[in-house]
Amino acid sequence: MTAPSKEFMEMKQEAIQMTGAEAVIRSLLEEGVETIFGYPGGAIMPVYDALYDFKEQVRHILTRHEQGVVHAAQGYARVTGKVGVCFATSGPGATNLITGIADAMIDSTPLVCITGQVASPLLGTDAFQESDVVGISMPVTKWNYQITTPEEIPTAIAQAFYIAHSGRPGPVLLDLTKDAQFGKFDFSYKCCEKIRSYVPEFPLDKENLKNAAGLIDGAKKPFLLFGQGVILSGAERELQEFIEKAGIPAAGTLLGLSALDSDHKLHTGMLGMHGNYGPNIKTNECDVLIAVGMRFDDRVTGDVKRYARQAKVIHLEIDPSEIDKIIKADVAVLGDAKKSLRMLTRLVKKQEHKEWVNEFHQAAGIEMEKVIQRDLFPAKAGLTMGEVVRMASELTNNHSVVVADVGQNQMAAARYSKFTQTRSHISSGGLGTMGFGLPAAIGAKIGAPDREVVAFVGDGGLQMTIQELGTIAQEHLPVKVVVLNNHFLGMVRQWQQLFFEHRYSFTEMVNPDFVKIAEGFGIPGKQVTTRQELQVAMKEMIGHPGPYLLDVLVEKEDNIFPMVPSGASVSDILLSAEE
Ligand SMILES: Cc1ncc(C[n+]2csc(CCOP(=O)(O)OP(=O)(O)O)c2C)c(N)n1
Repeated sequence: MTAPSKEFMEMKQEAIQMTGAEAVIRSLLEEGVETIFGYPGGAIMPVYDALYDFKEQVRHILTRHEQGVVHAAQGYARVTGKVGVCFATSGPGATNLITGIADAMIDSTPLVCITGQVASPLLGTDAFQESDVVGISMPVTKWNYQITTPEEIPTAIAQAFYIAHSGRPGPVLLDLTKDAQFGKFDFSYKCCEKIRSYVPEFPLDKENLKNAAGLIDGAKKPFLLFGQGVILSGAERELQEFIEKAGIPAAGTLLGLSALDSDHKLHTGMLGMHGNYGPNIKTNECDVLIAVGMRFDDRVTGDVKRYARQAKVIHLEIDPSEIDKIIKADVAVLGDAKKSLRMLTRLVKKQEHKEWVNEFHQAAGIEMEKVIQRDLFPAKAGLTMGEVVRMASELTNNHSVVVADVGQNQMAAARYSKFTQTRSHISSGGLGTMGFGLPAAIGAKIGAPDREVVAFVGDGGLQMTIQELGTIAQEHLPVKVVVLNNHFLGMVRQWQQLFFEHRYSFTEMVNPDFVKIAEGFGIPGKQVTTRQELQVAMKEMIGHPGPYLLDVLVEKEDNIFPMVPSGASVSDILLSAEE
């Protein structure tokens, strides 16, 4: 038998006896966790009891529903780049996390969720509040694991953090039986740096990078699409340096927004169904398409059979399963976007593509005339979502963190906010989860306490998680909530109008008085219905030191344009309903 390693001996010397529950908290502290989002219950009570002794070291945010727990942790993770931590009890507590976990999975958000579970002898007996959360969460977690003994806790937590944030990030769930929480053992902790058979990142293939550089150097009409991968790898500066050197116009996906300054001269706007006109039509005119840290979501591609067929495609991507999944790449470079872009910048020639960039400006001019003017400077009396969003952006000097819910409000927030800093746009992309906005804003404010956080929510989405106003009030979080209130499930109504012959089937909403509801939670608010009132009210909201809710009654039946109709090609983007 070989002698134990020096490392092992040191660890052993430091080991201290404690319960599994205390080990959970100490392990989280070892990982540098400062905030936990959670909701207690029977099966996780030992962990909560241990937490009682650590109130000074770690902040716990008690939300009003476990869906709020997970969306708040997502907001926190998205704004900070750190892992969001969630606690929930077994059964309904755990199942209430699932929507948010699925959201985090599809949007690559690093989370560690710890759920209590019935004691191990009761597993499989339909015990009180037993649910197979490991089975349920299997397809929507990057990794999940059930812990039944205290000894497993430190290693499992170390691995959970490593897996959640390495490579393409994602959510991890640890299910912790009650006896594992009560049991005592000798605790010691070591962060995880490697797991056999898990390859978070591949080394860069220099040959492929050279091929990519060759295509880029020879291109007359290159076009770059940036996704959230740029933000996740901290490659914002590298992206800017690359496009500036190679003279390439760029557009962001919904989740890529804020990776590049909105007013950068090569930033041509947002891709996708309600993205900008230029980036959508030019996708089908470019000769080389460079996709960085994005996954060709169907909201971006429209009909894939008519997507960028004329172009050579270069895909820089960390996750091998995304390569050739939707759009076949002529050159694929596996690896971290920061490293790939840095290397590519060295390899490519300095160029300008003035005429090509100018074509984007012309397209922007068309969109300005046909869509943006109408949204930002409407001739009609009713308020538009666009003008409300742009005013909030301007009054915060385009520095705020913009959190959006889902629907028309989300698209208006993405289209009309301007971003000057990265990690400033937080919204549910892949899953499109209504109810995301309010709790995500909680996490964003906790993660970025010195920044203004403005949440845009629809009247429908707000009512899915409205109880989180209670969390905002309890934690005195100065989140500014702007309700874009059209008394409709607006985006569904828009589709009903455009594609279902105006048949408004169950999309009209009779709403409560949101200002009164906010006041009931101790949060001041105001309702505005006219343009004259809007600016004063918005300034009052932003100047207010605490949380505030502004209920803005917008035009009831406005539509978000441009729009690539479902199943259409990006070239067939519509600028108005009349087209
Ligand atoms: C949980 C959930 N249920 C249903 C939907 C389908 N959906 C997408 S947008 C939308 C309407 C949203 O209405 P509202 O929150 O009022 O926002 P608006 O579109 O009016 O801005 C609905 C129902 C969804 N995305 N998420």
